[in-house]
Amino acid sequence: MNREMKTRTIWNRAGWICLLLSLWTLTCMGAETTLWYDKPAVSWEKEALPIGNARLGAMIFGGVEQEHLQFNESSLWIGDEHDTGAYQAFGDVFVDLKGSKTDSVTNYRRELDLSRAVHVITYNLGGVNFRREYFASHPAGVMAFRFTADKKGAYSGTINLTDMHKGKIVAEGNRLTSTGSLAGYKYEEGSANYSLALNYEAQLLLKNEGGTIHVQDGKLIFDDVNSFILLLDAGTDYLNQRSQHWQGKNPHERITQQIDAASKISFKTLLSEHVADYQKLFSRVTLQLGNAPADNASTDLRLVRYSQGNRELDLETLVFQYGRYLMISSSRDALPANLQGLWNDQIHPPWRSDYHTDVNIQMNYWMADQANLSECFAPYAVWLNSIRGVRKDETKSEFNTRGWTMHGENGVFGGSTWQWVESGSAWCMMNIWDHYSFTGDKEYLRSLAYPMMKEVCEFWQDRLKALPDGTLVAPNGYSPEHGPREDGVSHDQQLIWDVFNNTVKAADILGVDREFRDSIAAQRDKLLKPKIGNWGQLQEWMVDRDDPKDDHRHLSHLVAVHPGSQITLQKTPQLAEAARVSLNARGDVSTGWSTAWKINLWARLHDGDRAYKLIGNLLRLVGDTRMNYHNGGGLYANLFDTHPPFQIDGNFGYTAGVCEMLVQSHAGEIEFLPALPKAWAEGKVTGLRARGNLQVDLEWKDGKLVKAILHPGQDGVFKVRCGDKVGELHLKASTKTIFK
Ligand code: FUC
Repeated sequence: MNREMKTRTIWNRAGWICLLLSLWTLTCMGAETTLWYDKPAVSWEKEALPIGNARLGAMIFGGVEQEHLQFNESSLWIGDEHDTGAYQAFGDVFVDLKGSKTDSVTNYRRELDLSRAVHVITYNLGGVNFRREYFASHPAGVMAFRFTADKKGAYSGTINLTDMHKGKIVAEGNRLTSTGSLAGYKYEEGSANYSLALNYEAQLLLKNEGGTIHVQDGKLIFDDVNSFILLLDAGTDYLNQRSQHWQGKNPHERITQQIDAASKISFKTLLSEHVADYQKLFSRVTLQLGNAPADNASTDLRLVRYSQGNRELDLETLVFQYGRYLMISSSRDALPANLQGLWNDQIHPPWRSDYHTDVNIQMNYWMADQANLSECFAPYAVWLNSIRGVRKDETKSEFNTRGWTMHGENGVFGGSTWQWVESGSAWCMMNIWDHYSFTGDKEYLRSLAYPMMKEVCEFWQDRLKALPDGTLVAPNGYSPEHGPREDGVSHDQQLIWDVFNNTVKAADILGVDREFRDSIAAQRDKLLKPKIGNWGQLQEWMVDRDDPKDDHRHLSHLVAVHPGSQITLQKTPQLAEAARVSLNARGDVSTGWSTAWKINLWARLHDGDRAYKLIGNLLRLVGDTRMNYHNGGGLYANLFDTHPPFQIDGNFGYTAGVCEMLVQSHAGEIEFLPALPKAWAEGKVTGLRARGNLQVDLEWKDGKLVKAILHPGQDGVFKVRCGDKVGELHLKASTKTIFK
């Protein structure tokens, strides 16, 4: 071989290697932001994939012969001011494609790209490449589904709209409309009719390119079309105002207008506006754990391998970002994310798919500010504010107090059922205060947060009872969902301390209500305090009778450790040690949400490896959907967290847990890498938020911080810590400070 030929061969080889390497990198890229599968979904709960614009949502099956789009709208609720009612599934769109045979398809792939919030399905059938692209647009207020193929006239079939509440379906032109009322629907058979019944409507518009379409038997028929787009919108006349009896305008006009407006915009523009809007939120946080090549297998296979002990770090990142995706998709400007976020296919969903106040709604929102999605918090505060009047009335008639609280189950009209969870409203106020701590938004504090916090304090001012020595206890409380009703339960005590403590701070910041502020400060200091029991545990009850074998899923007496801040390693080390003893006793196996809480708790106790062990339990592939209160927690193939059944708090709680492992800010200082597990020896995160209106980027190697970059939103003095290294930084708004 002469010299020139030899060089060419080497170049060729190098060229090939480069090309292969870049192809490989390209295919691996996105493994931490893409879910994908090589077959259509069969199970709604375990396999279908969610899209949503916070008000509208759909679960997508991706079938070849029949596409099934099950959809929701967040205000479709039954119930009234006296009964929680339940969140309702809306309906389905079925697209039957003539001549499609699942068995004859090759290269099938359905994927959800979290970096753009776009769901894509591709396959080849008889030499033709088919492609579907779906998304839920927040700016346009509609969901869009496009079907294309690389051969003209490739689509013929039928489109069918169904309605879960037997409404009227009308097919006209290129539009299907369902309308109806929820009158007569009840969550529990045999109970009295609700005094409210919302009216609803859904519209589906078909836009075809080529071919013909016509209406037949209430369906849309399309023949030989080149491509088509479906636009879907739905709504109700729900209004979050008690003074208007919870009902406003019929949604018909708004839906018609939004669908018509969207139909005039090109798909390309609709898509690019959607992606730009979504990325404004999603792109704020990037996370990279380790530098091992991502597993390029389908998501279900990755989860199987992970469950077998191959702890792929990119899957941990993917599930972290999935929590952020689900938050953006289910909570922006409509109602808050419920037990299933926004996605529900039943009219009798598990636990009413409602707002549970003994841990679940609170857990949903732990991550919103930490993971840089502050906007997503707003619906929660707005909802609480809207039901406060109803809650006050019922609280007054039950307890004869000022202020308000709730039962365990809650709906959108203020109705509340099941057991009273007296400290539930105080726990919600912890979220409400935290949102201010993260954002520093004084207008929010003044107009929305403080008035609610004050009322919850008033409830406890009137309700607390003095023991003979003057110690104040909550009477007749309980530790959810656990033990008898009795006085001085730790969970209640800790939450009352928290709401009093935060309200004192809020009154100081706003410079209001001096007398009231002083009275709750004094009462806070007289509250029965956390106690250490005879086996070194943090007592769950006033009486020292905790059972070391008790592995109940609720961790209610540890609320002061997380999400609260009454007990910290820095300020109350002995109580923190007692909390560690209690948490150990509760064990590592439980429901999805309980596992997620344990990750957060171990992170607060600075045990990164233990938190990481719990992450292993949470990212466990589960196949069972039957109710399990003890040991069934994990993920389904679609990465929905499961109790079981599916419950979204575990997804959000996991994302919060990862944040807590990397940055903490609850103890009056900002701590970097407080609970870094050995497995995450190397990594990078950008865009996490800390209390004090601050953004934090971190880079670490060999388990040690390389640098932290702080981006404050306002001027301030911050104490920062990383391990033993402590500093005090004077930061100026909109500047960048590096801490090493
Ligand atoms: C609480 C929990 C249950 C379940 C339900 C929705 O009652 O105790 O485990 O998560 O909420």
